[in-house]
Formats: sequence, structure tokens, C-alpha cells
Amino acid sequence: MVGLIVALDLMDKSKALKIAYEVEDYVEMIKVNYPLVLTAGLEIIEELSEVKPVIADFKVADIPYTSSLIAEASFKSKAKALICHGFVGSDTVKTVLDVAKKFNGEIYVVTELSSEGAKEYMLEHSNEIAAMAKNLGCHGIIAPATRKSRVAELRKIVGELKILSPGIGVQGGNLEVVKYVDYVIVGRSIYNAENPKKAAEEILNGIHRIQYEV
Ligand code: BMP
Repeated sequence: MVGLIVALDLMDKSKALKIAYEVEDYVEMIKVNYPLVLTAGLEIIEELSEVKPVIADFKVADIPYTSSLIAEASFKSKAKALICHGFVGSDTVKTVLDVAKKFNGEIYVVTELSSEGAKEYMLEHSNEIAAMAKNLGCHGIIAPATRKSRVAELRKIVGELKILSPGIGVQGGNLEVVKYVDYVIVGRSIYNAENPKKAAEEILNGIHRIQYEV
């Protein structure tokens, strides 16, 4: 069954915690990124972990040594998973994966961003990045809901690896992508909604409707 991940890109710790508890029945995981961690501190990961497993979306993109420290800090803070860029190459990805293994954690690799700029440089190597993530034994990839046909292609490359797909709603992607993915990541359409709980419920219902369409 395709699951929903809420992205809490908020700059207000109490609002982030409030929304996390409101949507907990509808989401499988919570994704945090720099906006929240830079304002609320790394401890927010542990606090949100009380609600659901947390993915630290730090889009790691550094030399292996520095990346290993970022991974270590993330997993020590109780992150279940860490997102790493793939364009940096296999040495960095392998290094963070080795750290993840020590903590029983997971690594998800960005193939191509959901934004337009990805077409300038990332798209050209996205298939190779996906293959690298699979060959190294990563847990999955991040692939753009804004380009459904690309996600279909990436699915063929990664096989059983998990695909987490952002870009639905404000970025213009739609739920049709659920045919190729394991999770959709949704931020603003949930946390900016008048009723985040209802928004999450509606998105999850939409996911199930499309998933079970014949
Ligand atoms: P929103 O639904 O508000 O557009 O949020 C999408 C989330 O997914 C953001 O946290 C963003 O950083 C992340 N994301 C993305 O949008 N596209 C990508 O290619 C990779 C991401 O991690």
C-alpha cells in the first residue's frame, strides 16, 4: 500500500509538533528539512520520533568524511532515515550508508529534483544515480512527482527499492504518480491547509482511490 509522508518545512517548533500529532493517523513518516532543524534545533527529530519515524532531509552533498559526520549526528538524534544527494558520487553515498548501518538506519538518494532546474544538469545523470543507489544497497530513491514518466522509468531501474516522491500539490504534480511509488511526500498542501488533519486524510483517500483503480 502506498503511504503518505508529511514534510514539515515549518520555522515554528510548536506548530510543527501540533501538526505532527494532528496528522499522525494518516502518515507513515515525518520528513524534516533545514527550515525546521535550523530554527528548532536537532532535538526536534527526537521529539517528532515520538509521533512517527523521522526522515532527516539534509540532502547530504559533501566529501565522504564531512558527510559521515552529518549522518552520525542525524542518526544519533534518532532519525530513522537520511536523504543524501546522488550527484556527489558513490564514495559519499557509500560512506553515509555505512554510518546508517551502524544505527540500523536507512538512506534515500536524490536522483533528480522535482523542480525545473533539475533539467539543466541532474536529469542527464538521474538514471545512473538511481542505478548506483541500487547497486550500493541503499534503501530507496527520491523521484519527482512532477515528472511521472521519469518516475516510471526510474522504477524500472531500481526494481524493489523504495521510491519516495515529492512534488504533489503546490509544485504541480498529481497523485497519478502513486502507480510507480511507495510513498508520496507532501508538505504545503497539508501544513498550510486550514485543517491539516482533513487535508492529510483526503490525500490518503486519493492515494488509495488511484492505487486500486483498474
Ligand atoms: P511541498 O509539498 O510543500 O512542495 O514540499 C515538498 C518537500 O519535498 C519539501 O520538503 C522539499 O524540500 C522536498 N523535495 C522536493 O520537493 N523535491 C525534490 O526533488 C526533493 C525533495 O526532497
